[in-house]
Amino acid sequence: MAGRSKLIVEVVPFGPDQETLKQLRSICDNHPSIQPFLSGTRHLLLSFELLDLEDIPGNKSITPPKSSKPTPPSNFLATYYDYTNNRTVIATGPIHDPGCISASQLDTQPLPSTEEFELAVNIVRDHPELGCLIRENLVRPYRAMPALIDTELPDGRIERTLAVGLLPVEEDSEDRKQNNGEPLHQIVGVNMIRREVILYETGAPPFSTARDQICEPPPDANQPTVRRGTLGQYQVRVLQGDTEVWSFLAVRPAASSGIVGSGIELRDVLYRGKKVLSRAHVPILNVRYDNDVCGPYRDWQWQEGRFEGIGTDIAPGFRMCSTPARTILDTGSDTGNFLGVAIYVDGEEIVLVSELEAGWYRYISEWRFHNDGTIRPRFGFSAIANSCTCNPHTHHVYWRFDFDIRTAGNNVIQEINERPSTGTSIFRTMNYEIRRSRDSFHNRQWLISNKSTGEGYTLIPGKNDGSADSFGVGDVWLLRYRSSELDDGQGFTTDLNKARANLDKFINKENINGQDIVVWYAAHFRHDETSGEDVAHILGPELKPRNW
Ligand SMILES: [Cu+2]
Repeated sequence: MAGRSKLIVEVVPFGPDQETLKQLRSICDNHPSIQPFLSGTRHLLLSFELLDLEDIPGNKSITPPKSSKPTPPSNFLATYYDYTNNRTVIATGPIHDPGCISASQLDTQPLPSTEEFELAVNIVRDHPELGCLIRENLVRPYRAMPALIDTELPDGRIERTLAVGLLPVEEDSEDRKQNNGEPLHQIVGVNMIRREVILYETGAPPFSTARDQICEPPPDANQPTVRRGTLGQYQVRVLQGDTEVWSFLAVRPAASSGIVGSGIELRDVLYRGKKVLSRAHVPILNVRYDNDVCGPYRDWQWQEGRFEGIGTDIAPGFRMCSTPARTILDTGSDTGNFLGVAIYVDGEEIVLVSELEAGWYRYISEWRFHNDGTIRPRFGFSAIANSCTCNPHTHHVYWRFDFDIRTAGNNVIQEINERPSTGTSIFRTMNYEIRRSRDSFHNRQWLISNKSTGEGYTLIPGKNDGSADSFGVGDVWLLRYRSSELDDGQGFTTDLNKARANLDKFINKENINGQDIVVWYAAHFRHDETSGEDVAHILGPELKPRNW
């Protein structure tokens, strides 16, 4: 803009460094408390995460009160899969006292890492018929949904089984068509315990479909992603001249909090030196198909995929781009030269964007910060070639905004309804926890402000954000902050009732007037390629400052 100086972005690493992480990993691997679980077994480290105390599974200890400044992670969590005994083994300990490790066994099935998926593909390569098809490049393995298949043993246990999609490679060779016929599109299960390939009569495991008809997206580029827990927390400052416009801590998706991650996560967001949010992220994401032809799926938001960003790496997983980064929604391709968080300046906005993978889905996690104080959280929807996503379905994305306007406590929410009945104020103070729906007739919005100082932020629903159906449950939840309510505790699942966002359980008559407030905001994306309509694939609300 003429007369205005350019926005300058500064990024400083935050929290433990790569060397510390390496040391922690080696202490953990060889620790006497983990040896009884893993020694002599065939096992794999699936993730190594640095977490806050409250994010450790099963931690019931009282968490310290919320601090006003960002604090680095205090604990680590290593998740292994022990194939010999078909069990998940976790080890946790404090970062500053890594000798003090406790190990235990969990009943849950953690999501596969890239490395584990590759092991599964290698097992398919050893299969007498399917192996040939892969080696001769007649089929290409892809990451299918559901990523994990629940194959129950007679005793009710589940043997760890990964899904591997096998997509025929398009070829015009008439010879091949005449001689061998086209190889079939199918999704196989790979039992990691017995190292066996499971073929399904329908061509796909339950909750999935593989047909000759392939949906239009580009094929899986099969580029590696990073392991969950890969370091990446950075203090970002946006300056205009000598003035600090924005300051926040940005966490890359691979290091984001929550049981299934939460996309690009923001902590301690300040606009012009005043606190807006303590945390903002996407802890819940799911999808349901019409007539349940596939899914439903509760997805995950930590697995970074590659996209295009031209620029300079300012830190591992953070790239400052000279031109807007381009995701699968821009390029129509699953390939890319970068994974992590790309940062670029777009006019008066600075943009943070990342691409995520969940099986065949590709999601865009994006935050836009305008010079005028507006924050635009964005989420985008795409996929790679498969047989499900061209069937009509609805994605639901749930942002969690932990507002700390000036202070953690002493915040208040007012609902704004235009055109109220005569004599009624358009502002209505919300006293108790409640679920609310969007109401475009009344142009319904929510103003979160500090009761003493009067500064506030208005949450304005996005025009394309839809409204909840029975699976989507709701549009907006107004809640009191609780450190145990960072997500609804549900990991990846295909179970209809569990896949649904379970936020209503947090509504328990707590007072929210003058308290520490959390707002969950859902957007619902009807994805119907048969409709012929050209719809926006990116959704999200606006957060606008008031009396700032
Ligand atoms: Cu979709």
